[in-house]
Parts: sequence; structure tokens; C-alpha cells
Amino acid sequence: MQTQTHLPLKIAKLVAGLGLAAMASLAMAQAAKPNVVILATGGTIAGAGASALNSATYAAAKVGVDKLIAGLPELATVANVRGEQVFQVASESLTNDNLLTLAKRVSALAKQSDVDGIVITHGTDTVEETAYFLTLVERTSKPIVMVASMRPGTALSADGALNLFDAVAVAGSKDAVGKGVLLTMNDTIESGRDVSKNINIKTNAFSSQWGPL
Ligand code: DAS
Repeated sequence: MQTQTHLPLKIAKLVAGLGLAAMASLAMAQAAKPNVVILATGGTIAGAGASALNSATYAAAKVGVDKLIAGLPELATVANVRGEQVFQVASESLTNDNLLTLAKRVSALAKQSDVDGIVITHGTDTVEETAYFLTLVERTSKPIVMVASMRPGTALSADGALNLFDAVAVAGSKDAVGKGVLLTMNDTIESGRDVSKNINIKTNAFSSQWGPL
């Protein structure tokens, strides 16, 4: 026969059961989403300035990758995301050693079964060179998506957040498998092999003679 003293225990068991069910459904939801690693190297996409009205005066490579991810909770709707700060520099300062370090980290991650795609945040000044270099040396069909921005996150109409969201969505997409190194900027996906920076004052700075993919 049940007594009232058993009721709290019953409720506790029920709550524990619901908790486990919630944890199980959370785990299933996470398993359904691709795992994307963001390798951060600096650039304007990690830049910060004193005035929202001045998008041209700022310091590049100031905001860490964890802060970039925390500032964009929408990323969790398209992928399970984690970040690694590989460097924190303006891309004109990247050295050949830096490029080798980055390429080795990309290769190592691409071999991991728990990584579906890789995003690399980068400065715009040399992102086309890095994208071309990675095109030559990486041997994986997993998406490798470069991303940059023309305005720091502190500026009005900053373009980094959307570019980063697009990069993560592309890196986690099965449609991007086997497409080589890519660059997402300004609502477009470009081939990392062919893309160039063609203007330095607009958010549509990157294009290739073949057009976007
Ligand atoms: N100096 C640039 C760089 O880091 C800024 C940019 O990202 O546009 O490449």
C-alpha cells in the first residue's frame, strides 16, 4: 500500500526519468547536427574599434574565438561548434611557418571522425593566398571554409557575424563535401583556388573570374 511518505520519492523518480529523456533527446539533436571546428587566426573578423560609426579605424585580431562563438548563438542551430585560437594576428603578418602550422592542424582535424567540417577565420589581406595554399596541400573531401570580414564587429553593418554563420553552415553541409577549399563572404560561396580581393572598401570585396559557386 502506498503511503504519503513515498510520494516525494515517486516524483523524484519521475523527474529523474524526464531528465534522462531530455538528456537523451538533447544528445540525439546534437548527434543529428554536424560537428564543425572553427580555427581562428585573427584579422578584421576578430577586430574591434572605438566607434560604431567608423568602420575603417580599428585594431584587427582583438577578439578571441570563444567570444566570437559566444556572440553568435545562432551557430548552434546549424552545427555543434567549437573553436581553437591558432593565431591572433592581422593576416599581412602571417609567416610561412604560420601557414604550415595551420595546414597541419587542418589535416589533423580532417582525419578525426568526430569532425565534419572546418572553418578558418582570417584577415582579408592574405586570405586568398592562404586559401590557395590550403587548396594545394590539403587532401580531404571534408569542407574547409575560409571566412573573413571587411568591417570589425564593433562597426554598424558589421559583416563578420553573417559571414561566420554562413561559413559554419557551409562547412557542415553535405553539399560542400569534395568541393575543395571555399570562402564565404557577402552571401556568396567562392572557390578558394580562384578567389581574389578586388576592392578594399566594400563588403563585396571578393570575387573570381568564374563567379561564385
Ligand atoms: N589587415 C587586415 C588583415 O588582417 C584586415 C582585414 O582582415 O581586412 O588581413
